[in-house]
Amino acid sequence: WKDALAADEEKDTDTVTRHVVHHVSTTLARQAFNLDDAGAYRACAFSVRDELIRRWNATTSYHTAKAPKRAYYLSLEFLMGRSLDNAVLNLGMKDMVAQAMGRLGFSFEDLLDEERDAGLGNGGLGRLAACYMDSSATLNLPVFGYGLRYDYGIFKQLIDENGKQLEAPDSWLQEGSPWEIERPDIAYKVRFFGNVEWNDGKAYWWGGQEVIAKAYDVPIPGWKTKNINNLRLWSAKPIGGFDLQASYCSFNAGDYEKAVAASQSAETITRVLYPNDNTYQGKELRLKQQYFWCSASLQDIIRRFKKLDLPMTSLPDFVAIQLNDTHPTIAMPELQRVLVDEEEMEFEQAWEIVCKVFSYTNHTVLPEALETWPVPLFQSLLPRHLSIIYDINSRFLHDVSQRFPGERERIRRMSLIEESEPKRVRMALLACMSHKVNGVAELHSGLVKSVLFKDQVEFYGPDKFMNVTNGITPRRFVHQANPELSNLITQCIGTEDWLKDLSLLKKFEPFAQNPQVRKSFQAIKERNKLRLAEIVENELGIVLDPTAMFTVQAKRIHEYKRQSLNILGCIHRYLKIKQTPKAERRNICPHVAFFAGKSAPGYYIAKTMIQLINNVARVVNEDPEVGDLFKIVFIPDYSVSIAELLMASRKPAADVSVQISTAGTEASGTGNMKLAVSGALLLGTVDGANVEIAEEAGEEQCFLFGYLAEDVDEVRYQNQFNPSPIEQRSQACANAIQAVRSGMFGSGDYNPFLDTITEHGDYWLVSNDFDSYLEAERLCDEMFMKNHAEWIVKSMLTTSRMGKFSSDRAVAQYAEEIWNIEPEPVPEK
Ligand code: DL6
Repeated sequence: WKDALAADEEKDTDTVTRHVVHHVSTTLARQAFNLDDAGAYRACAFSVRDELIRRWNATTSYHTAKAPKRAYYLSLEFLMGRSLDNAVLNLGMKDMVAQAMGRLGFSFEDLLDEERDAGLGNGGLGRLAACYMDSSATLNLPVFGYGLRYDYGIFKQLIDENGKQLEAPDSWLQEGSPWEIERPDIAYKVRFFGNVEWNDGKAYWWGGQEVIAKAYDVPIPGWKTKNINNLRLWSAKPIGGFDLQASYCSFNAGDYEKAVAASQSAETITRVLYPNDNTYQGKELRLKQQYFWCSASLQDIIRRFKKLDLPMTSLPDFVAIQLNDTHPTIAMPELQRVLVDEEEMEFEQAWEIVCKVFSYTNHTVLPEALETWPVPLFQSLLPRHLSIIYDINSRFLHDVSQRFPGERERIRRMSLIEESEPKRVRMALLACMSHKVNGVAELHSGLVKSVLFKDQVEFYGPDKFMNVTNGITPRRFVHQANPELSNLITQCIGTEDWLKDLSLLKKFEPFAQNPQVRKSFQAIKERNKLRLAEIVENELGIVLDPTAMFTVQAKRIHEYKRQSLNILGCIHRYLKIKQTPKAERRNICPHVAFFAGKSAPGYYIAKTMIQLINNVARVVNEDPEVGDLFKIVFIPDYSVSIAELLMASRKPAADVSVQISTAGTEASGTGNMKLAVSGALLLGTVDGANVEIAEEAGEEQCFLFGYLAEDVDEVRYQNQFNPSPIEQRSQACANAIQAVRSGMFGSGDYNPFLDTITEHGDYWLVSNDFDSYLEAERLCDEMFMKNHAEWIVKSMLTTSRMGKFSSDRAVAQYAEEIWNIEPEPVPEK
């Protein structure tokens, strides 16, 4: 590491300019004098990457020499977004790089828009993993990420002329990514299918299909630290390219095609990210992805551990593996297989090690998201793993029956194998055998203990189950995304340290009483709203009143997140405006409702909701009677960059954060944190991290409404088995639905969606919560319009009280309470 840092030359604008020009002529093989923005972005990115690699080498060598215990974060999704701005900010090089690009005739801000988002994730779970990588590097923690390098990330969302979502592939690697380093030197074989043979009590798994996992490394810079961590993504390749020895491969065209097809079958494994959020899709390819990634990652982890030349029994002293949801749970039986079959360890001793190494984060209590794999699929794809799972299960159920004699029903519930037709492997119960299980917000962790894993808590005891409330990185979601607000906070509290210790934000709180600072805070918000309005006008042709209240609901489209409530509320607002005599309309608070989000391509009801939102928007926005009083904007193709735009953003713009999931369904939410830290007031249900946001900000700063989680089951039961007419549950809701059915918003087939509320038991309690939602909105409007000075104070209080929601706090908690790892900063030279 010393050598790597010895090359640390003093950077100045001249050297940066020279480096960029060098990449133009060598890496791009182009001439600096006829370069376009795309080329300039790439050359700039490559020269920043050089700096990342230099420090990354130093970190890697230092950690190799020091050999600390490391944590490995296994996540099937890493929603990284763009890297250039983040990298130069974290490296402290932004001004220099911007100047260098300026000298070469380019605007750095324009170049930032040339970068494609790395969209290797669906939503909250993937973005959380990206925030945790950022925080681990910032805290100098030896954390290594493992994921998949999908050729196609989350699809591009297009909206057709009927308002419907269309999906286009996201070929984000088309021009290559400057942020990854191809590692042909790091590759492992992964086996699928095949047979298990037993010899002398020893299992031997052979045959089947073998593919190669090849590594691509993404350096992860921390904020103002020399440490650069690593995110290793695996790409599937055929073994040895084309198999020229294979019987099908003689030199004629037909056989050649067969050989190519075989290689494509291997590559299919990492071709595409499954575009489902909070729903489980039991496809064979998905299980293949999971095993491919876990097997390669474990081989890599064990290779690194073996360099220490220690017995396998000390693995838990050097390795902690975090399962980000159940997707990587197959890594547990895989490690068991390696320890027993390859390292020849006793089964029981091996399993003890496995349980100590792993820990599991649960991200949802929704039954439709919990993974269970059909036993026949497991049997064919991973026969050895299935036999290991059966072994573990029989020992486990033996222990359960000792503890709870005669409780057959309990044993049935706790078995790793669900006795369905066909039988299924319950991945979450397997993951619960790891040494710690955590939920992602207080309320959610409570439900994990009291409902989802109640039996497991009774069996293992409560200590294993804990809470780590999610967090977001303030570097990306305040400093980078909202630089004016970031500067104001720094000026007021006299230090930039809050970016590394977000609890320092509380020092900003007294400035809510300072009229001058309040004015600046308000001016920043107004400028940002104006810029967002300009973008919306240019891109979507919708003219907005920037002084109107901007509400934002930006997240995946899902019934439990209840964009339904929001859009039906919009319809109610529209009908009310039209019923209000002209003279009285000045009392109405002007409103812009922003929606953004993707639906899973096969999720019919969610797609219907998108169509309804777009068609209501069209009617409302074109109605001259409504004018500036109300506009609805659906921003297509929601991504990390659009989130930066809407939430905190280079154009941070939300006045109100709309987080209205049915209580008890949103595990945490992180959009709520991103919006709140930029001063948006929460309009929300008592759900997920909303609860803690309200606790921290003070309930007076929030507009909470709706049934509480503990009442939801009862209301649901009523709705299903003893329903009152919808008009009794909410006349306003019934009217809004009737307006849609009347054809006011075009002839889309909205009935299957509307019927879920009116005919099929309103599982998500839209009608039950409707009136209290309208009342919360009314209070919100009233304050925004009649007491805007107070609104600004509340907004500043909200910002300054969000210190808890830093991903640094969350990662530090994982490090201390779960992984047992320490910071390992690379020493100064
Ligand atoms: O923990 C990150 C994120 C939470 O903020 C969301 O509330 C939650 O819905 C999401 N969960 C998932 C679960 N998906 N699966 N599988 O995405 O996690």
